[in-house]
Amino acid sequence: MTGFSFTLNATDGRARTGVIQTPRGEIRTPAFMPVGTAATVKAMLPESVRATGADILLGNTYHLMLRPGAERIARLGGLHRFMNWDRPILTDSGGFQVMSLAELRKLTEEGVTFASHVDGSRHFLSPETSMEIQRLLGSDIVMAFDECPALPATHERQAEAMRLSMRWAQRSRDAFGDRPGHALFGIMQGGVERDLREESAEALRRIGFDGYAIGGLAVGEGQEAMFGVLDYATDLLPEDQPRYLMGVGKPDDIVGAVQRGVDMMDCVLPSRSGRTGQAWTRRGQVNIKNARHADDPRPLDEHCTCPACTGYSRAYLHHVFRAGEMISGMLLTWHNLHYYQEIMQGMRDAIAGGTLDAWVATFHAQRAEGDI
Ligand code: PRF
Ligand code: ZN
Repeated sequence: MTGFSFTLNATDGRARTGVIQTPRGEIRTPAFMPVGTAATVKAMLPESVRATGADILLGNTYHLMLRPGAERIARLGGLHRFMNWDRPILTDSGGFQVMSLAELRKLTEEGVTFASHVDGSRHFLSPETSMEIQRLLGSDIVMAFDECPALPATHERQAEAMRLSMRWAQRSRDAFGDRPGHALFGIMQGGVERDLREESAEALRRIGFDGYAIGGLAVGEGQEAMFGVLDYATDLLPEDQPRYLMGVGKPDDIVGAVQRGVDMMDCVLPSRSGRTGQAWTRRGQVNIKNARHADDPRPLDEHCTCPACTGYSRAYLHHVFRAGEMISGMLLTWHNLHYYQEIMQGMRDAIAGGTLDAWVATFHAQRAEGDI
């Protein structure tokens, strides 16, 4: 495959740092991908998202096929042009969102039929239609079509969902074909069952992908169980290709995942919680709604260089949240995304310098001190 490659620059323990090269620019790893579900990272201009340090965004097949439609986006020049983001975009394949958002779902070997959560209209997604939609969007990193079973799930149910996902992975590979400059990632499933994770990794490696995602985690099993899987799951995947943990997570989840060999992650948390008055800082979570901030002239984080922290007091952030002003979501989202990218840069530097353990110790010590 031309135009897409992964270079590993350094390792520290099981953690890795490197660069994914794409025709639309470099992705420094470990990478955090802000979520731009509906062709926007909510409350942020694309240039602001870039200013936080993001190299790549995540978009969603499910949302975009329903509104405004993949064909329309293609006619308008593709997703990058449409949303004014010219750097890499990874798109999720839709199955996971169908299972969590759509109604009247019917899953068969062929694919999944469902009713839109927007207007109730009927749609069909399969490996083939998902590959076609992601092609129309112009996605740089395309995800295979998979099924992530809801928890709790028995071993038998997990096995069934994983084996279906592996058959769909082969169909995704066949439908994707050869598209220079675009990458296709397979998705490992299997819940917290080691034998199923091994079987899934083996199936994906046999098919062959440009990168490998770990799906089916962060779905309610808890951090300890998730780390328990990551303790062995990353080693089941090729060393020379990127590994992407889907839908993770809180800052301490991200740090733990990187320590266990994960290269890429995405999560709505920093952007979504910015709009509900939750800030993430070096000293943990801060609820700006809380009355204790009403008279506080200090910034959210005195060491942070984001616009929210350099220009505004906690009292102001508290006020605009309470008043329902739009700038509230804008400032807190910017801060949260800035903080997340600062964590990623900190880990990339620490891995390159062989000092990740010390960096992680400081990360946890600062959080243990609590908010000022
Ligand atoms: N599969 C896909 N997208 C996902 C997941 C998955 O398992 C998850 C699980 N955390 C988040 N997003 N396709
Ligand atoms: Zn800040």
